[in-house]
Amino acid sequence: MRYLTAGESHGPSLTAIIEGLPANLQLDMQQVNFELSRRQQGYGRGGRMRIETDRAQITSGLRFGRALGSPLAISIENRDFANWQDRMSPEGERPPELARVTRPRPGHADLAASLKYDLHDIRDVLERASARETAARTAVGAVARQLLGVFGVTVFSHVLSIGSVSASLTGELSQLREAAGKSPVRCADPAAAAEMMKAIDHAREEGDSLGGVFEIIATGVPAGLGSHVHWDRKLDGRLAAALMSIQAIKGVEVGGGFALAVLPGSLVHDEISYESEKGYFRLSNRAGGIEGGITNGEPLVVRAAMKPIPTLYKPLQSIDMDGHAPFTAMVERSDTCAVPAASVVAEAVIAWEIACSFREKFGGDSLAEMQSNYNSYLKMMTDR
Ligand code: EPS
Repeated sequence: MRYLTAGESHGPSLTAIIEGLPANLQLDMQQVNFELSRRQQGYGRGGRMRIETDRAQITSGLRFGRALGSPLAISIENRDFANWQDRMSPEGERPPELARVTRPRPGHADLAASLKYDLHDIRDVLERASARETAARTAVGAVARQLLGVFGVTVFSHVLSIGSVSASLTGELSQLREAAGKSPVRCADPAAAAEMMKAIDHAREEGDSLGGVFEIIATGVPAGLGSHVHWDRKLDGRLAAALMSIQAIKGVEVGGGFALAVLPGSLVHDEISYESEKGYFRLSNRAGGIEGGITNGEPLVVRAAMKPIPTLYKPLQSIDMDGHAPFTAMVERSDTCAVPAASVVAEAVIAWEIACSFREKFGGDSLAEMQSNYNSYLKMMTDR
């Protein structure tokens, strides 16, 4: 499977095209819209989210809710476009009085991409570099999730830290999922969540922004997705790339991640056990469900670190590209913290990668063919 997205933040709409879905997969658009609304929530977002109520519209590939096996085209309208038509119209002449954005913001794609693409209005860059694009990826992930749902795979996330406030967590995965779902910062530890919100309020007052760390967990993933045989087929590599491609993500861990580097091997590797009903299983899951680039049947656990959003009310020094004068820029509108939203996007990209590895392993042009391949594989595994 593959997908493309298109769309500028204040342009008419976002578009995604997915290719390679099995025919006859039933898609519930309410579920897609539910994921879009989850991405829009979270304590710390700015004014834009009051303008947008993201809704996915399917324009191809679906008939009466059933996938045709043809490309699925998804469109999400940018309601804010109504306020930006004069500056973002795809057609017509550029108004002569329209000012160019010439002051690149540190931490954004502004300067590097303006130079690289020979663009003289930074708006030509920032509109596409914006994290608005993640709405399209969330819709794509919501489709992937429905394919995974057929095979009993679930993907969820929770926030581990925002700024210097960290959660202390205990309990089952299902409790973690439920508690995170109820929290405005998507953190399963209510005491830490309250502190995180205070930290966000404080950062907002200071004109500053906050990053954080979140974890994505997938359950029901069968052993045998991904491969050890070649670098670009290793599932951990693909998951890491998918997470790193999300705007503002600066670090990724699989399983125990960086913490494993300080431990002796005897405390790191997950011992193998066997029971006739369960088959093979691990006595711990520090590997995060992947060994040798292949899923091992344990829950898949990955984490990502998001840097603080670089659009600051508190200005940072930069250079005007018109005349090279130094300046310190103020911005008009931004999010203070988008870590909870990014965790929802991360679920989407992880769901997509797992769904892709399912398609590679079990193939099939129709869902029934894919299911039959899946079932015969599971049967083969239980005989081992
Ligand atoms: C973003 C800046 C803000 C965010 C936006 C990402 O938008 P605006 O500049 O219109 O206020 O709200 O996020 C979204 C629109 C979204 O849907 O997540 C940026 O510069 O990346």
